[in-house]
Amino acid sequence: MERVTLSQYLIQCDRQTSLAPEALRRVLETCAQACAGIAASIARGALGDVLGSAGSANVQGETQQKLDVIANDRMLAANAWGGALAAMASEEMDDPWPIPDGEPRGPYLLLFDPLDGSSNIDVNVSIGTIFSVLPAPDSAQVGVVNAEAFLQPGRRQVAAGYVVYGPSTVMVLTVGHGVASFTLDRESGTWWLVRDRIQVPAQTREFAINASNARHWEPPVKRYIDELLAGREGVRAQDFNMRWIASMVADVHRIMTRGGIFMYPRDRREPDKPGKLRLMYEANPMALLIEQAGGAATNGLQPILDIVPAKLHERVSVILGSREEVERVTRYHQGA
Ligand code: P6P
Repeated sequence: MERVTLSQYLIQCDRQTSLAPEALRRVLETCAQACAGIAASIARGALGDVLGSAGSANVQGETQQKLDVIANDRMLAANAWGGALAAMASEEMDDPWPIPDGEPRGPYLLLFDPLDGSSNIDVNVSIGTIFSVLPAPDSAQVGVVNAEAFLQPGRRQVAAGYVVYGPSTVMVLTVGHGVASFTLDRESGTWWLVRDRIQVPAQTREFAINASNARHWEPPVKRYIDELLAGREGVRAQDFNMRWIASMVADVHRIMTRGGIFMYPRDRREPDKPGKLRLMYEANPMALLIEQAGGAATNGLQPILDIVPAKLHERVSVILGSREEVERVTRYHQGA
């Protein structure tokens, strides 16, 4: 079978749907190239200066790992000059990063979590990069870019994707015309289409949640998980299996591959926080991918993609994956 490259896939997409115009293709191919570089840095491991703490903290107050900074710098450097973006925003930066003076601006905003799953770097467990593309308001293409330009609901994303740095390096991507996955040929640097029109099974027997937080969960989550744990002796009358990698990208990729439900709900540890995960550059891109693949993604009460953000680094509860399970959990939150 004649394999198709990422570039060919995007051009074919645009010919069929006009959803991947040249400027958007440039952003996505540039992100893919930057992620191939990040993959090479990760693969160096202890042989390169990429492990351990960077000795600094990010906007979330979390200690930055060296790879957090390396990945962030690679994404910025690769996307700074292409002329397709008005600005960028990242988990690792307090404020939006405007395209440098002298460089042409373009019609898109790029948001990313450059290195998701940092706690897994030093133990050689799969980690990832997550990215989201929004339309840039006209004002952002000429004047000063501020956070307000980014505060758009996830439904307005024109593209979203992630790269999982695992035994192989795989990118999963949507421009709004279904979901496709690409595997990186590390020798040539080429991303090859390996799956198209990915569908998440509507049913599953596999759930992902950090069960050490159980005593802090709100009642609907507790009820749902207890039913899964009761297995065939309980109301679900079937056994379930649990996975928790603590890299959202890896857990979501498993769900994208064979189904499942991923949950990081708000809990009583920090009741004033709506959740741990970030809306703009973690939950929104993953929610678009999951919905495009026939799954569902809510915060327990509404589709994540409908949430109107108030802050760039806003957090959110995340329940996503196989549609029938996500709908069940959401019903429990609504008192059903
Ligand atoms: P915990 C990684 O830090 C992350 O943001 C997600 O990738 C992951 O799903 C979650 O946090 C893990 O959180 O509390 O289990 O360490």
